[in-house]
Amino acid sequence: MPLFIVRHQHDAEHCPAKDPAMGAMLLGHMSRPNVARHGLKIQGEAVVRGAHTMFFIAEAADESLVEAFVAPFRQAGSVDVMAASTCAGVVASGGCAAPLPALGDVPALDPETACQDAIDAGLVVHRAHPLNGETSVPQLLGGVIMPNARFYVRNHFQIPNLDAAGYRLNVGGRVERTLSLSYRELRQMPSQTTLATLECAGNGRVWFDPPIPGEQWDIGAVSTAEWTGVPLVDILDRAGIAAGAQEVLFRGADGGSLEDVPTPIRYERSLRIDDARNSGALLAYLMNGEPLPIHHGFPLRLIVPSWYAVASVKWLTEIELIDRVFTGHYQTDKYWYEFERDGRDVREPVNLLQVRSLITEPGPDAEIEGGDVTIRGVAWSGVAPIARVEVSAGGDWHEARLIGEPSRKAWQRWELVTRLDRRGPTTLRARATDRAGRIQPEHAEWNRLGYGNNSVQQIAVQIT
Ligand SMILES: Nc1nc2c(c(=O)[nH]1)N[C@H]1C(S)=C(S)[C@@H](COP(=O)(O)O)O[C@H]1N2
Ligand SMILES: [Mo]
Repeated sequence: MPLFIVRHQHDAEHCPAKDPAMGAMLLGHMSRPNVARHGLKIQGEAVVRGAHTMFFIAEAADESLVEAFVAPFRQAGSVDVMAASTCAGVVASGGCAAPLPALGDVPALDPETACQDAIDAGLVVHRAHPLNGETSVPQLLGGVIMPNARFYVRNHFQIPNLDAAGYRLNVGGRVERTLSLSYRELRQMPSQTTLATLECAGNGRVWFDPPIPGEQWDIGAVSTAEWTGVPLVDILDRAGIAAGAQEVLFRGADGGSLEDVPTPIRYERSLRIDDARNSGALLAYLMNGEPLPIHHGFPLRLIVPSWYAVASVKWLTEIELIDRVFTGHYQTDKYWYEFERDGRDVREPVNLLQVRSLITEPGPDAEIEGGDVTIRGVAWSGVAPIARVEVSAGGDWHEARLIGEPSRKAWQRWELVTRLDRRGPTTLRARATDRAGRIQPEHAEWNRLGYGNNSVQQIAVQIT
């Protein structure tokens, strides 16, 4: 049976053992029959004298039983439940660090099924394992929201198959109170609903020249949905940010081994505390009104509006307040622009979405009857709402009409009706400018890992 080590700590004023009635309750709770009623077997317990710290070692079929048993201790102070092994178990599996990451006990979705679902929904699958697929431009048609099944999917590891009943969001580190919230508790907290565009930083990578290794995304690694969940600030306020905290670290349930990293890792990203508080971030459990699909992070994911989607950690199981700048793989080794400027290397972190527009109609290579032609698309920027979209059909730029709410969290639709009389091949282009004055470049600056390609898109059509 799985083994756990539990640590309970409280401060001196709240020592339950000082009060005889509380003390008796504690002994009753820890008594072997009561422990057995909770489905646990305690192998031993001890209190560190003078330190207000108790440890016990327990066996239980799963962590949720331990969590249920320790619930009363959380009222007196903090509780940490740590998955453990016997010494023999650790030696047999190749050392303390070995079994931890690769999804641990988390079951993964069958890669074949996951891939088939994506193909059936019409995604263009770039890689089956881990699953990576983009949405295709014609499917962006018909407004602002991408149906869940057609939303692009970007994964670094296998897809964890988490179960809502046993799920916990653990909040710890430099906090005043550690939290361990169940799916039900999260769903009962006040919620917020936000329209937000997620775009992979590698979207458009295939158009960089010279070519860049990595997922060869065309322009479909971007989609928009309506997300519902608990505002991240509410959770941070409930836990209380303790002195010395500098960043908020988000850890997904997924992980594994990578060629260029010495030990297995989990998917982790951090935000500075001010970004965590001010970005409008949500801990989302609904996507377009439905429970988060498993590919997109069920049961809970972070959504950081206006940021490249690398920040929006899926299958979120832990939030840790840390007293340092986080240097994990996906924070430090990847997701940086590495430009070569005048023979010098310039490095900038990938964070807010670059200004960008896409033409959704007509599609590439379409044959269009000459005369009044409607050109439609979407435009977005994480820095400021869109100020203007201009469209060219080989000649002058014409300003398109923006439709709907200006927002820096979600893309906005645009439309232009223009006269195209000259028959033959024609190139359509659209270029967006945001209210911060940033304009899409003709050619985005090449960078070593191929991020943020917001070059003006060109679509070849035939006027008949
Ligand atoms: N846990 C976890 N979260 C993750 C990732 C991941 O691999 N694991 N990929 C990130 C990246 S790079 C992107 S672009 C988005 C993709 O979200 P989606 O698959 O819902 O479109 O999730 C982000 N969050
Ligand atoms: Mo991404």
